[in-house]
Amino acid sequence: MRTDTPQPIRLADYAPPAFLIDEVRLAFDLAPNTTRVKARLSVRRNGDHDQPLVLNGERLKPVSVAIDGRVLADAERTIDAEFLTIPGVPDAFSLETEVEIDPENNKALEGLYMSGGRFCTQCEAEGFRKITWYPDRPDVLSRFTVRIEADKAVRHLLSNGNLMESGDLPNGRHYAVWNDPFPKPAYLFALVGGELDVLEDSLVTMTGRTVELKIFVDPGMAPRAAYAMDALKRSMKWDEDAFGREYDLDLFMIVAVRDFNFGAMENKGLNIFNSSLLLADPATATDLDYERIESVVAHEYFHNWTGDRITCRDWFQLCLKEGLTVFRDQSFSADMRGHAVQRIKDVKALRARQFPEDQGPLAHPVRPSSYLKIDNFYTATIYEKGAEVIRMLKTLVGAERFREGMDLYFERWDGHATTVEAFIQCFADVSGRDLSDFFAWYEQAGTPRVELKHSYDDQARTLTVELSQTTPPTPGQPTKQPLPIPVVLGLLDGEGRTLAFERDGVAVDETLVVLDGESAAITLTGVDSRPVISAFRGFSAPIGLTTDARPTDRYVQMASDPDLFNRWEAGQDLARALIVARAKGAPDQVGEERFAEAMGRALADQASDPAFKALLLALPSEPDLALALQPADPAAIHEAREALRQRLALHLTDDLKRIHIGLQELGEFSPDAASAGRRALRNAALDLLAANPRAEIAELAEGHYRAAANMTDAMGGLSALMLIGGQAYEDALADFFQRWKSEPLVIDKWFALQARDPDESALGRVMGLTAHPAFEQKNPNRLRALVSTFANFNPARFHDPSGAGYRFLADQILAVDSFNPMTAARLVDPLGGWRRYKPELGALMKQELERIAASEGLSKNVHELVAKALAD
Ligand code: B3K
Ligand code: ZN
Repeated sequence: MRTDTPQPIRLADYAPPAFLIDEVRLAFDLAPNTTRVKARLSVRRNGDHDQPLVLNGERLKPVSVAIDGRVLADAERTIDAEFLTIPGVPDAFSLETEVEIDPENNKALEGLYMSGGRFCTQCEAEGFRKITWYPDRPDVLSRFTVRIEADKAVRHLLSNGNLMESGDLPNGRHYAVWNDPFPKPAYLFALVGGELDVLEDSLVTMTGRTVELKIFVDPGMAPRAAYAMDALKRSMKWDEDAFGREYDLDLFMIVAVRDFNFGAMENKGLNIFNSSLLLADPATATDLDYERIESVVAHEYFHNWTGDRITCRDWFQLCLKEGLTVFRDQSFSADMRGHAVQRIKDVKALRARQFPEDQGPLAHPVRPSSYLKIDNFYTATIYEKGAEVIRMLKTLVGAERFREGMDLYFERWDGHATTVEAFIQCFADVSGRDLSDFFAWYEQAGTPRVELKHSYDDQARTLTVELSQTTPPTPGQPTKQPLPIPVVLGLLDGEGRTLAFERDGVAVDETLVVLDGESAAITLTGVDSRPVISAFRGFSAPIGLTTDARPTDRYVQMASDPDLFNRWEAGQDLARALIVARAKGAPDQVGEERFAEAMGRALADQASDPAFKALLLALPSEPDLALALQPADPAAIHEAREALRQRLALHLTDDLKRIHIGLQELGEFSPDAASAGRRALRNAALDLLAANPRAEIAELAEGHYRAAANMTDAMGGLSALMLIGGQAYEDALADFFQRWKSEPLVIDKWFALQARDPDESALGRVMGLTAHPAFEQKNPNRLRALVSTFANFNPARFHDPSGAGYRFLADQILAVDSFNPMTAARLVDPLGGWRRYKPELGALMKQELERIAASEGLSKNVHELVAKALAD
């Protein structure tokens, strides 16, 4: 273990900045290995007089430092690996610095770096300090003017805001000057330089202003940005309609780059995207890609108000912009694609990523109180649970008050860096409610467990519902307080019809109960028959529920709950119980048959949406099941799940084939939600059919692959062939590679597909693929496609009893950490949950964590996660 243990940063230690920057002028002279950056900062003291000026700066080669035009001697300033320190500065002055940086050798992809021969930046959270010396913290807001100079071969020179000036210079060079009138923190700074194609459009805003829209992509790729452009225009319109938010500059730009550590970045007026979340056409992108592009384009655009105009005071407040913006993008997607289907997908993602986090060593509150590297806190808890908290707030105060609270927030905090407290205060003010209890959702980690019990009195026609909650301890939080939990509740009769009831004497079909103590009981009257309780409709709170419902109740719900979330949930609950029973060695064969019959009826329901049926048909994922059966035994879970899949496939073969034939697409491809839903159902039917061992199914899958007219169907066919295995699969895999080898985003899919292969050969295959000429460890998309997909989505093979899967992952983490700590740290998670697995596996996982911890030169990023995973 390293000895120089890094010190955590704590929320309790927050202090306002000692100096403010009123204006920044930056001048870039771009060159791949020797970029010069001149900065002129108008500095003003904000704290007491003795404090020296301390600016962040890392990996900068100093050229000069001057105050008010006077170059400082070496003795007048200190430069170390992290800071520039100048004692005895005046209260207001101009600081001029010049540094040299090396974008080409920046493989951490943070600060200014090169991707595909183009210059680009990524500054959130703390990347600006790798560009120049600066108070690199979100509460220092300043106006930026940026001059960029480069060879003309670097054709486009872009930065935030408005283009003020551009022109030619001697010696084949040119320049551009950009000004951003909105004060912003340094993490929102962006610069792009290079040869790019541009797709242009425009939009007239709610007040009649015309905004130019430009999406910059690799040469030749402009047509593939058309869907992103369409999504952008719909997002801009939606934010006006849903939140009254208008875009504020005359120009909005997006640039796509292939080398990017995560999805995309909301830099003011100049979003930078991972190309996988921007480029799409029917031949190369799946419906899932289209869906993600739509939601990420919206997310980054929505940040313009929730993130850029109003930003975070410090990084502990990250959920202030992220949870809120995820809530906004989820609401947008629900409006675009259907509320129930969107909600199910959002909850699936929450359960797959956030619930395990809450049960592991990295469990942390939506607003954490300490960290080593903020990069490690861009988590499902901050994003997805952060969005759930906003959703509960809206449920509690009601849609109208919620909108008023948002309006007040925008009015009160525009142009400022603020806190979660200030945000919540806006809702307290408009609703007149005391929301101090609600605040615990931000400060307490862990997933509450709610228990629901009921008793029905058929004489009195009353139903009493008892609710209670507990939250298991998480690291650093041994005891938990009860949270205010909104429970949206409705009733069905034994035939699945809506059962009306009275709450406080008023007849209703549905009601909101708030469980705000350890337990509560409520009595509903006028209940005409023994009810089936449909609780937590729409997943009204991010909790785990146990109830005293009978299995028959679940079947009623699965067939007819008007709340489609709960209709889906009932199917998942039934399937989970059947799989867990099998994994424990006690299969419920009668139950399985009954479940297959219920699934058959649900598929035959003409009234329900194909996208919904596709979700219904998919059994809970293996990582989801690993949470339901602890200590987890991934091999047993995989076998039990496969057994249920096979039973369903055999029982439903004819129905599934009918769906497969009936939904064959003849017309032109359209990415709209209804068409995508039909493709999803057809591919889900094929996926389930693949569990039927009959030879004709292999032919069906092969035919599906060969006939595919779009990437969604090609991947559907290839994936079914992968599940079946054999020569047909190998041939299709080779064919796919040949066809798409010059399309990086498609080859990522080729790697990811093989990483998901449940066959026993998968571990060897995946390890072999790291030596494939197309494998690029330095490209995060390619690395994640193979390594992260394998470790996260192929539990049966990753958890190989030999420990070879763990060793493979640890080797990758160590190799990647030497050049890209942020991306390496994101690979640690699959090992982190070692305590949840059966002891012989857990011990091997731990051993690899210990090997990583003992390695020389580990980054702070990986160190923090590994140390937390190993802590007692
Ligand atoms: N705000 C960025 C995430 C930055 C991650 C830095 N490690 C993208 C987003 O959430 O919109
Ligand atoms: Zn975001």
